[in-house]
Amino acid sequence: LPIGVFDSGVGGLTVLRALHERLPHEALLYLGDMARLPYGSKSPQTVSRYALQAAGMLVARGIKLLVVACNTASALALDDLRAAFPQIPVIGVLEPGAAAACAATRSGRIAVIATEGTVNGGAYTRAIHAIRPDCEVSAAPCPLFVALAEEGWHDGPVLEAVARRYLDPLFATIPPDVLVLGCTHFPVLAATLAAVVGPQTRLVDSASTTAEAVRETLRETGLGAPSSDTTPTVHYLTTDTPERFARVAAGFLPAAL
Ligand code: DGN
Repeated sequence: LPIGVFDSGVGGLTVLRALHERLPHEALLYLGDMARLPYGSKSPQTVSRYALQAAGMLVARGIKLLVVACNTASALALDDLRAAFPQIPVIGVLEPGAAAACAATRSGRIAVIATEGTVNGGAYTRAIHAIRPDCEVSAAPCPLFVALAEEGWHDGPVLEAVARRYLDPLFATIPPDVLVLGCTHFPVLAATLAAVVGPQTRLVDSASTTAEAVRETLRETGLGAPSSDTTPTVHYLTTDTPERFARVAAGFLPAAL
């Protein structure tokens, strides 16, 4: 059976790519809930309902493990998903993102950028403090980044201007040494964001640490695919038109996927 992966749109493809790189023998089934994007500005109840329905579509097709490749859904719906699908492991991206930030910081000052839903609930601050209570965490919602990422505006003056407007306040006093890209759409904007924040701040995201968490869970549960599976499939589902999904997804994935 494949590993199921879902996001509100194409952002989760940054996680899918890390999964494919680290677990090349695993079949993957991706769902982009494009009909209902963005999750980031919806209420916790709505995000939870959408996440349960999206995950339900993957579970109905048969998956052995679920990756919630959306920070908003990981922040607001992980417990509901685990309760609804007790038969499979459910892994979110938020704790792996927090772990990556804690491993990267030297000064203990961490800034998080994410959607409104993720920032408002304080989930990243809690997850970071669970690992490193001494860290100072600041967080800012950056909803326009999701639209720019989906639109394919991954660099250029518009993204730069938006980035300065969102990021300058986080860097106004003592700058953090780590910036967490706490939304799975943001890694495609990383080059421009890195240029805006400067070389003294490291950018981290949850893609590779989530893939590691999945690898560890597969090992512990014995659910991993045999390494003789050399051409595993990657399949895509979307709740809106496949044409739009394919067009937007092209900006997030290497041609081989
Ligand atoms: N990619 C999602 C996340 O990581 O939070 C959010 C995108 C959205 O729905 N706004």
